[in-house]
Amino acid sequence: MTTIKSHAKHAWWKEAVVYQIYPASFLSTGSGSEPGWGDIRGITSRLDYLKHLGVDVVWLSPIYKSPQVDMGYDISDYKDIDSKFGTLEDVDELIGELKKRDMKLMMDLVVNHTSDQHEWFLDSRSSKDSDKRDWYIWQPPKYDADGNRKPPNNWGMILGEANSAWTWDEKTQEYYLALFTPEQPDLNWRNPKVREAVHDILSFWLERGASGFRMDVINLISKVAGYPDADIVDPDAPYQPGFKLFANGPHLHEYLCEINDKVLSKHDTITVGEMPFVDDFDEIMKVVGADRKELNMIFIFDLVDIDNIPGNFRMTLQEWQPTEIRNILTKYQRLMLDRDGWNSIFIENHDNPRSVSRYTDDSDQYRDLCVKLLALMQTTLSGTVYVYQGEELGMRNLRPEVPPEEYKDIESTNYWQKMNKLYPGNKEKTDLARHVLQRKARDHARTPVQWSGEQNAGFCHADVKPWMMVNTDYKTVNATAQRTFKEPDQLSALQYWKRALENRKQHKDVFVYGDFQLLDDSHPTVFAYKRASADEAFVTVLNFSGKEVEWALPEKAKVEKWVAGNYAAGAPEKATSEKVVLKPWEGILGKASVCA
Ligand code: TEU
Repeated sequence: MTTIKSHAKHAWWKEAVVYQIYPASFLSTGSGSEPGWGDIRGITSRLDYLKHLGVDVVWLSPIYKSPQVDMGYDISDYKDIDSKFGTLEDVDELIGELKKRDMKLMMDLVVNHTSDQHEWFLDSRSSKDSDKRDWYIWQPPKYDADGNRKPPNNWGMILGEANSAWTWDEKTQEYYLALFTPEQPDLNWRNPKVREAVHDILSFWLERGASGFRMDVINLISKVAGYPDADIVDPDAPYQPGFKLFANGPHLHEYLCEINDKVLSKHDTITVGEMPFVDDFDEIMKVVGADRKELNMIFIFDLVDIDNIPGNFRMTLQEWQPTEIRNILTKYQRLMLDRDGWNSIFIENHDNPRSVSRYTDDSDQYRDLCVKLLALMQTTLSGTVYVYQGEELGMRNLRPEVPPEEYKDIESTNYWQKMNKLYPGNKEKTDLARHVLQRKARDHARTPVQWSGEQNAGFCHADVKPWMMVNTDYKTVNATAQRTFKEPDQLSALQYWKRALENRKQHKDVFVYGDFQLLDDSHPTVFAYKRASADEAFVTVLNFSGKEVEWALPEKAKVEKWVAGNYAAGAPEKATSEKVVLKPWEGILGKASVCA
């Protein structure tokens, strides 16, 4: 008999389903200052839709005042709302309406950097003697043998790889660090006044009714001292990824504990830190370990980095195998059980292509099945589940024929420019760049939500041009079409997600808190696992391939009954308690005996 290991400590934020909204693309009612741009009242008007789906917490990507160089991740006033989205009063109304439905609000806290238009930075750059000079990271230039001015090191800018992470300031004759774009200068967290100002922002939003924060690139707030050069990974490029040198720096844990001590400990919150560039278990546990008092959970990047060339920028492509999905998820399911931490379950967000296009097959033939396969997987794993807007509808990447000009994101436009500059007139390279855009661009997640088959997919008024193109498949892929049952036992993707979330909550001792056991570590395409509490157990079997496969159940997984699946019939047609034949992209759930 195997021993069952569950998460002993229960908490509302562990059971919660979080839905991420990218406000510019959610729904435009025309109440903001910019036509064709999503607004806060649009969000409020869809709370019943979210409640019905099973959502408990709404996470809003930034809605603060911003020049929108990086779609709001460049904030110029943390205590005001960008007029494009509406007003502070609109947010108060949203909070009130959420409360009425027993739902909560999670704000996006972007404090590794500000906008270059924030008054702190304007002050900081005004003179070397400014009170706020030390609020940002300033360094004198270096000079080469010929006396040419050079940035302090070779770090490349994350969202514009061809450039330096350091921007020259003519007026004060120094460089400032801006890891993402020149318009997003990094704050100097070594300065206690900066930290106090951040604490004040957190308190402001908690007192206003927010229940927690998603913390943007929170592991970049402490940089290694001395700013050494990064290793060269692309000899053709002038600047290199410096990830290892600015992620999880020396004071990170101290700063996170301080936030807890000064602010979070006084409230009942949900916190999730975005943590790219880290896979060290000890480092991860320092942040999410139950005894640590840092953050509830983090977004680990292994799954969304699956198709990146390791150590390189995100706009790269490499082949990967379905077994890697299994290995990554298993690794973190076990880690959190064995060392008492907590997972976040997510495969989509505003920085990634659509999951159905990336991990499965988004063709008309298989899209619907694949969305359900991914829903079944996510709703039967341990951790807090995050659903990204449109994921529940199976929205997919922009189609391959869409030209690069339609890609609006700063990372995409910088990448496209860089490739054209590095390889002028080289069709092979520019074709590759187009391909990388179609597979990887952040734009795929940012197209307007497809609410209906009407003009502009119902995202904004028919006479208004949306800020970014609506994906061309909106007539077939949209919420209205998925709200009506086709046949009693054939659910749409949306209905399937709803049912899967319901099932998760009904059996939370198993799916949220229960044990995780991998059932097969050698099959090339099957990911099968058993989840168990002291009283109940389930087995999930997922075929990550377009081929029919046979899978033999191991001794430890005695299935009593196959109860659900992503094909119309639910349970598989050819199944015994010893063997199943899975159709292309089939996923099934079985009730198992607890002791095997
Ligand atoms: O993203 C940080 C981050 O590291 C990525 O996911 C990023 O998209 C990728 O590295 C680019 O190659 C966060 C936000 O989610 C993103 O939208 C912002 O652009 C970024 O921080 C800066 O605030």
